[in-house]
Amino acid sequence: MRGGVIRCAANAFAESTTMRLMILNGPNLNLLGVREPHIYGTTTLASIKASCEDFARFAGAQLSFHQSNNEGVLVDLIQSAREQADAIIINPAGYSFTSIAMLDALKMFEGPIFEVHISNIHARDELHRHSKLSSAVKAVVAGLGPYGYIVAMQAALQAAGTLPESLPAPIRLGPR
Ligand code: CA2
Repeated sequence: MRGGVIRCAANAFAESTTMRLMILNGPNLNLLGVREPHIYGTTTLASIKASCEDFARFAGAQLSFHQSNNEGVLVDLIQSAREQADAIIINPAGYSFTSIAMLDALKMFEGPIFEVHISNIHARDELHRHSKLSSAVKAVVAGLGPYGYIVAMQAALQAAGTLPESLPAPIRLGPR
């Protein structure tokens, strides 16, 4: 993990395993819970953020959570993740289907990237079906509603081996 802090633990020096997660949300997701509840549900983005912060606290991870309606701002945030995050979780929303600039920026990030969609984009109309960004990510979570953000956080921490030991083996390690 980049940027780890060296700390003393039980007479041994160990690198801190604090995982830095950056969650990015694209255009219009600030309106979640307010419009089109039949597709995107009634949960607001503020509530998703609070829930992600709760899970990060439980897991001992660092979290930064952002939303922007501006493609350039999202590109800048993805670039900043090169120094400031170990993994990216991104719901690119409408930019999933259009943004070569975000695809190029994501390709320059060295850590794992998890793409989240609240709805199952594969069951949507032609316009909302094919994400241009998926080729640059490790995994796509789609159709689990807002819980998809927590699943993506869990997957990022699991891949890094930093899920809390208090969790049962199937969650921490999966099938052996
Ligand atoms: O299911 C998702 O998370 C999406 O990324 C959401 C995008 C859509 O373009 C993707 O196909 C799937 C749209 C986000 C728009 O957010 C709204 C929120 C409330 C009301 C209307 C739109």
